[in-house]
Amino acid sequence: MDLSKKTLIDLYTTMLAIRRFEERVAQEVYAGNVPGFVHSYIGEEAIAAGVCLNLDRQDRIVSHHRGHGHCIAKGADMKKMMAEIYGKKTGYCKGKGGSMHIADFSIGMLGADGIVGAGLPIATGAALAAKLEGKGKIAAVFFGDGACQEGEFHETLNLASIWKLPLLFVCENNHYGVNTSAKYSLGAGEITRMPEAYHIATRSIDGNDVETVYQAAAEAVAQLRKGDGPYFLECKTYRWHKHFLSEGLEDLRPKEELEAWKRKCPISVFESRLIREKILTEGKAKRINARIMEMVEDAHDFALSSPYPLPEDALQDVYSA
Ligand SMILES: Cc1ncc(C[n+]2csc(CCOP(=O)(O)OP(=O)(O)O)c2C)c(N)n1
Ligand SMILES: [Mg+2]
Repeated sequence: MDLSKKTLIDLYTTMLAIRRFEERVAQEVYAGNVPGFVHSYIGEEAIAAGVCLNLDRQDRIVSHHRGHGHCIAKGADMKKMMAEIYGKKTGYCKGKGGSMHIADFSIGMLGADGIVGAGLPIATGAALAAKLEGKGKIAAVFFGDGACQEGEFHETLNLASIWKLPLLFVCENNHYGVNTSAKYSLGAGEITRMPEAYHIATRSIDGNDVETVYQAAAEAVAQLRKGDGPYFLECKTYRWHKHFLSEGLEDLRPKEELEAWKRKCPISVFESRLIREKILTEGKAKRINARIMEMVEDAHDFALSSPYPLPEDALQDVYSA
């Protein structure tokens, strides 16, 4: 399937928006201005863009600790995201959640999570709800290679399989959980062997090639909407930053490995191709970039000028069983 010029430009624009947002956040984290932990999505942008641009607003997604890219690709408001990251009252969770807990139910973004693997059962519930509603909606869940080592992973694969749920599993295999290589920690060797064992349609793809991700997700989504049961996409990729942004944390991954993956940058490789094929001009790329930079700066100004929550807000919106 040949993608339209509009889709190609939308994919490019979405990836660039994620990159510029993440760069600005990283700059502020390293300047000591952002509270809490921030996990950068830089290097993995093609996955969020390629998957989410296949989804409707009513489809639901669940993210994980490295979640800013999923929010942006699903259409979240950068201002409320940035305010949440800064812990401000105008943020998505009124400043009480921070980077790892951004949610926007109005666009089907059910939330991110600091607990590895915890999004999987939430997404399974969303997929079950979508099936019961019977309106052709689907759910997608993003998680890492590390989450594939959790019990919840197997429970959700099992339930999605036996209940034929419209659930798209999107494994962002960046080959490491913090500094531990998946070569060491994955008993199954290949991640795809696990969904296959549960009789789930499975594909492993280059997660740095946005067109490949978009096409594979399109096929998967079509299957899900037909009611043919779950689909598992393993997207191979690499993160450019340390596990989380911090001077104090060591990055033990081989430098050559990182450099090799940087040469496969999902954005610059795609941009060169679009320019070569005359789908994009350098002038248009500059204009798109300038517009995104303006949005990111506006979001940043909004966050800085917003108030912090008050001490008396602490007990509001808090639930316990
Ligand atoms: C249940 C649980 N175990 C351990 C941690 C600590 N932890 C946070 S992120 C992470 C690595 C996750 O790796 P992966 O799922 O591959 O995602 P990535 O960070 O590579 O995107 C770990 C071990 C946690 N937050 N929750
Ligand atoms: Mg990982």
